[in-house]
Amino acid sequence: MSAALSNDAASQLKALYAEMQPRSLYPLWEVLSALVTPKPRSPAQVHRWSYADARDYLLRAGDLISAAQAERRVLIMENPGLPGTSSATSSLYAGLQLILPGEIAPCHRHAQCALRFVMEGEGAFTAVDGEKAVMRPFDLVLTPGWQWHDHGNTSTQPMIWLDGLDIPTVLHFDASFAEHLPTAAHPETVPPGDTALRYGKNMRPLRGTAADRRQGRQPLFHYPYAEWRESLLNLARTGEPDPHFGHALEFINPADGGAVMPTISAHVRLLPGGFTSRPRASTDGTIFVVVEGRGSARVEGQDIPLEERDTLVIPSWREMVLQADTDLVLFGYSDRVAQEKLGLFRELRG
Ligand code: 1HN
Repeated sequence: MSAALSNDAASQLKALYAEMQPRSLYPLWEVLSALVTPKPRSPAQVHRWSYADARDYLLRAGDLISAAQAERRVLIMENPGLPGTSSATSSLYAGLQLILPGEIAPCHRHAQCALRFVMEGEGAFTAVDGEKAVMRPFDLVLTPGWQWHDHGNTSTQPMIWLDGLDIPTVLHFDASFAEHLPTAAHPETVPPGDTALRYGKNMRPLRGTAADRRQGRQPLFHYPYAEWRESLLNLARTGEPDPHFGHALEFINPADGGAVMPTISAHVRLLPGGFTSRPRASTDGTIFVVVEGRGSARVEGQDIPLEERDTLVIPSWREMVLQADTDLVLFGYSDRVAQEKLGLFRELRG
C-alpha cells in the first residue's frame, strides 16, 4: 500500500480484515511488496560447517544408533535462516551420512533425487537398481528419483559422505512418494561398474527419441574423483580461468547432455593459487564442498575461510568473491537446472 488512508478508512479496513479472516480471505495490498520483491530476498543465510566438528558428532551418533536402526544415519546441515525446515537452501537439502564397517543402509526408493559426495573412507558402496558403485573420497554418486538404492560398508573404515537431495523442492510440490524393498539389499543385477563400461565413453544407446532418453534411467551414476580431477586439471593446463568461476566443469547426464538430474545441477571448479574471482550473484543458492586447498569466500563483507572438506552454503542472490590461497578445488550443487526449465534463473556478473 502506498498512498495514506484517512483514519476512518483505515479503521473500517481493519474491521473488514477481521470479518474476512474466518472465511480465509486476505487483502493482497497489505502483503504485495513482500510477495513480489524487486530482487530475491532469501531468508537463508550464508553458513559454513567445519568438517572436523560435524564428523565428531556423527561418530558419536555412530556409537549410539546403527545404520539399520536409523535407516539412514545422517546429520542434517540445516540453514540457520531456515529453522525447522531441514533445508540448506530454500530448495535443497544437505546432510552428512555415516556407514560403519559391516553396516547396511536398507534398500528404498523415493521421488526425491539424491547425490552422494564422498568425504572420507574407501570401499563402501551405493547400489542403484542393483548395481554397486564402490566409493572413494570425492567421488560423485547419483541416485536419481524412484531408483532403488542401498548402501553397505564392506571395508574396515568408517565411510562418510555428503547427501544432497531435492527434498524441499519435492515438498513444495507435495509430490513425495517412498517405498521400501522387503529385503535389506537389492539383488545384484549387473556387475559393479557395468554402466560406466557401457556408457562412460561419451556414447549412448541408439534407441527411441530424445524424449524417450530423458524418460529412461540415467545411464551413468558414478563420477569418480580420479576422472573428474583429470578433466579439470587438463582444462586448467590449456586455458585461461573464467574470471567468475575459475576453471569449471559441469557433470552431465550423457543421455541428453543436460544436468545430472531434473532438479539438481552439479559442477567442480579449480581456482589457481593467488586467483581472486570477480564478484558474481545468481538465483541458484549453492552448496559447496572444499575438495582441495585453502582460500576464502567474501560475501556481504564477511570473509569465510575455506578448508578441506568444509561445506559452505551461499543462498540466492548473495554476491560472492572467491579467493584461492593455494590451488582451490570446489564441488558445488544447486537447483540451477530446475530454475532454467522454469525460466527463473538469473545471474549478475560484476
Ligand atoms: C536418503 O534416501 C538417503 O539413501 C540419505 O542414503 C538421506 C534424507 C532424506 C530422505 C532420504 C540415502 C536422505 C534420504
